[in-house]
Amino acid sequence: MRNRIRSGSSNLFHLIAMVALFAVAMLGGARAHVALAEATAAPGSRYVAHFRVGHGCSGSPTTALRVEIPKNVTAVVAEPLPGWSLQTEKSGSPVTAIRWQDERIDDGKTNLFAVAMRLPAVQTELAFPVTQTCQTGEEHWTELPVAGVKLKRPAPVLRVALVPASTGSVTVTEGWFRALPPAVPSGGYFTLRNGGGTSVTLTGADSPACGMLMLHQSQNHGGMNHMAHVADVDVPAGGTLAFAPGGLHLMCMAAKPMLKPGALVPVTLRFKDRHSLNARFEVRGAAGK
Ligand SMILES: [Cu+2]
Repeated sequence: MRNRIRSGSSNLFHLIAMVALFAVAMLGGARAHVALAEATAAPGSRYVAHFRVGHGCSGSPTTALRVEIPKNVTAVVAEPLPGWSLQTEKSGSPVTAIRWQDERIDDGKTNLFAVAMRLPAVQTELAFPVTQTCQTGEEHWTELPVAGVKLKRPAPVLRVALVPASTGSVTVTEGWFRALPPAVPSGGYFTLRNGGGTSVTLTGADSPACGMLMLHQSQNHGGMNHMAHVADVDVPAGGTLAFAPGGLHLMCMAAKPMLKPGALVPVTLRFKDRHSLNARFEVRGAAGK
């Protein structure tokens, strides 16, 4: 049975959507896949799935999106989007799928489709198979994860797991880069504070201002300075870690022109629990000012 829901607006949803759009803008780079904006959430929590559509079907605009809802989520509410009509498909009372249609997104434009839900109280992975209908053609993002296999059309997957929310408990402050001539890698420095009750592990970083951004550690052996690549860095619960000249730092290789003194550039820090954190780093001159 299909229930038609009238389009309307909700300030909360709009706020969430705007925050999510901002996050998407920070991450940059449109991806072909339909993916979840936040792919990890805590068991038993209220979660808003944002399905990010950044491309049509081989260039053709997207005209409908149908998302299948996993069996073990409850209290499913889809966000009405201006211009789109919304259908919920049900089997008895549980919602089995949500469909947005009657509008279009041009290829290359990003849009987010949101569905709020209550997650199961157990650690698990939930797949949301998506059918993307375009003016011409259709894409089926329905392949389920298989260990060690790179899928062509993966379904968006949410990991329901007990992990600290890095956006909530981990903060980045005083982020800055020392801009050096283009041939020389530029150091990035910041302070990472873990206010959560579990240790977190920083595994990498990236920035549109850098061709590559690496985790480095400066070491001094008998007066000789050298740097070593660091695979990951733990920040204990309640701990603070300073990335500073002469110690741990980010190394911005192949800096882009946007890395110039006075600029503010986005940096995404990635953590082992698959969370990431978007920060802005100030770009300073060679003297660090
Ligand atoms: Cu370095």
